[in-house]
Amino acid sequence: MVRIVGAPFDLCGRAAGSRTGPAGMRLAGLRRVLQELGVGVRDEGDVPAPLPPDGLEPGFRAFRAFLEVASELADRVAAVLADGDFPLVLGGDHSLSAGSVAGALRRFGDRLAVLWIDAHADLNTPDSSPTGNLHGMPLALLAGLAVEAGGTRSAEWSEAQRRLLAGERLDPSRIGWLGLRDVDPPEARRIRSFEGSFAATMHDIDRHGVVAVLERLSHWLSERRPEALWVSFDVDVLDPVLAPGTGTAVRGGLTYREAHLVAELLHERLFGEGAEVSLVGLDVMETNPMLDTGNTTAITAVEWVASLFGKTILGGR
Ligand SMILES: [Mn+2]
Repeated sequence: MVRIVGAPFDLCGRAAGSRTGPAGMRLAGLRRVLQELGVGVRDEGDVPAPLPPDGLEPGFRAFRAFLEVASELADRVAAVLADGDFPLVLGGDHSLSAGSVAGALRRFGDRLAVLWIDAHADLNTPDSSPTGNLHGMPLALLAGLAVEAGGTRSAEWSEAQRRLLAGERLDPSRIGWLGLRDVDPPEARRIRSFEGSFAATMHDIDRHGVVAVLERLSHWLSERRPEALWVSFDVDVLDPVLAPGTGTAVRGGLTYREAHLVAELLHERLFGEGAEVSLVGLDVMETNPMLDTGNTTAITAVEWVASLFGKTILGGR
């Protein structure tokens, strides 16, 4: 059973508006599309998300609100997983994935791996971030990366890690990235230093193609042998031509065909008998209908989710 949880929170992104992302994806027919594939679906509504107090600017200053929503989301995800169901989280900005993945970590601990499908690495700490926006930091938080002593926001950062992680951090060797093309120098240094992690950039996809890159991903999974995989999908991995409705669009993303081939190949590897590892949860983040044209981005995101859940052209392979 897929249980949809909306997380309409956007105070930690670059541009407000992704709080309407869950509504955009529901209007694009998410539930119906999954039902047509024979998937059981229940929409559980949204987690409560506070409105910005007067005068609050986006970014780290929304830390308290972030921690409240992310903690609630972690609890919700952990509860869905405890029932043996599949959490499908709709964002909202990407800071919230610190909450959803933390919920999965509570359930699976070091048997969990994460695939981050995103133009960005989201691996900044408060002292390396050029913007201070928490939506660029969730993986650093989950991996337990520390702010240097006395560095920016170290007290809040440690508090968030204590509260969300409860001692169970995501080891960097269990993080995979797909679609990277806008990575800050400190993030690139970290990824290069993370032994055993997986990173496929747009260059890799240009050079070798989606099929070969997904084979490399399979090889990585078979080496790491996680029991469970969480996929975090940031719509900005798609080219802005396809997905203009997002706060940090970067040119040169996945084409429509590449994106669907990624989803279809993931489906073959992650679902059913003989799956290499089972997909246990998904979040779809950073859809911002306020920046969109005609809800295109949410529609594209829903089509991608359908392919991930096994939609094919002829109803079979
Ligand atoms: Mn991104």
